[in-house]
Amino acid sequence: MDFTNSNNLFSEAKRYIPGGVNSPVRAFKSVGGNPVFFERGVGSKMYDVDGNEFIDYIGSWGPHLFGHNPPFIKSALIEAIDNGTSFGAPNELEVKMAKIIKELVPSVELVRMVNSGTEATMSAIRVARAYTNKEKIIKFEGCYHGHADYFLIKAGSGALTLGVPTSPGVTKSNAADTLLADFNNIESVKNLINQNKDNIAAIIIEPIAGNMGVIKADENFLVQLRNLCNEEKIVLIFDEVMSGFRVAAGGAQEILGIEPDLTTFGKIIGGGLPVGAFGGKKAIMQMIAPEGQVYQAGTLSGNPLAMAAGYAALSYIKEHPEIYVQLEKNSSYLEQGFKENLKKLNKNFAINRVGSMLCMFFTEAEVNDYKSAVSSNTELYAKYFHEMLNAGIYLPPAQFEAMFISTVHSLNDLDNTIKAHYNSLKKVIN
Ligand code: HOZ
Repeated sequence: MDFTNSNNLFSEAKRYIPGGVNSPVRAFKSVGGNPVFFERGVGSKMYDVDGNEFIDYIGSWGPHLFGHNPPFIKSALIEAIDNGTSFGAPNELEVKMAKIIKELVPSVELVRMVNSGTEATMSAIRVARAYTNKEKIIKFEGCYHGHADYFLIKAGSGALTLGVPTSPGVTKSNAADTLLADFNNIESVKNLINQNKDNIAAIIIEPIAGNMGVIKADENFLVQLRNLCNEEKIVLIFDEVMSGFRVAAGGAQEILGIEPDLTTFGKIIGGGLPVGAFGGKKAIMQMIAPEGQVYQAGTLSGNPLAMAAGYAALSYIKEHPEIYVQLEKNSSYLEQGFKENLKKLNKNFAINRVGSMLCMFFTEAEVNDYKSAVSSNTELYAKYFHEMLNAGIYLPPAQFEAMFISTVHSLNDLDNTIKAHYNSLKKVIN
């Protein structure tokens, strides 16, 4: 494949943008080589500036459940743009959005719109601290909750990929308020609670981790976590920026049957536009200004474009529950294809999948936490990634990310991907 135009753009980008990109993972640092610059996305495909076509499995890191640029989101956006881009004042779509989120995710009694998942998690922690009048938080090793200072402690996603899970620039005092537990290990949580008696405001977790590859929290572990939070008056926050509306209309909490106190959402509720939200129990959420005293604000929060796209996406989800059947069908077909390839190649790499989130780890260990995830051979992933790229398959440019499958990945797309998977693996494992 020829990447001349992408390479040229990257050289130019580096003159004006740190590292040439606006978000680190997409720079290809962990897989080597130069990033691909894209021009357009349609359905399951993306087209780069050199005219190459790719079957896309990133889907803008989750939101493109229905593929790129689905007609119903496009027309909602066109209609909204005719009326203006931002008011900095209330509009009706915000009310419709809040209502539909509450309908689809019953644990959300009140919801506040923000502009990204990072803002959502930051704000959720602030209100949890105010509600409990306590300061420390517990997060899990390898979970990623955006880039606020107190989350960049052994974080997943780009931080993990680039080998800086705890970022310079995070103050010691900020880091001291974040306690780290092991994913799927309730004893590690109990120990932290005992060592910090009556000072834990919140426990935040991705119930389906999507930033250290894909790892589903064990159901029994979550039940115990819920009980502990009740007993110790700790706010339980589910970060569903990736899993919300993707694994089910009601997110991970629906399929796992556990109600958090607060939930954070991201890009998916904006149909791919810059958006986020946090919501949950009324008693907590009504502490947010102007109803309460916890300050949280934003001019672009609830802007009519994001609301229009988001409302179109969520309405589609509500009216078409069969999309989750289709997503499951496509995703399990891909998983089975990958598994058969591995069998033929005599490899037993771990494949974790929850609905349409999938990750193949280059390790034969069972992957259920951060330590097992990082036992993956990332050099092998990098080689595999480039083989797949050259075969026209666009995967996450890092081992510790999820593949996202859409409703519009055709049988032909999936078969081509399975074929490329076999050929790529065959080349790199020998
Ligand atoms: N941190 C994101 C994936 N978990 C990647 C964001 C991006 O590069 O767009």
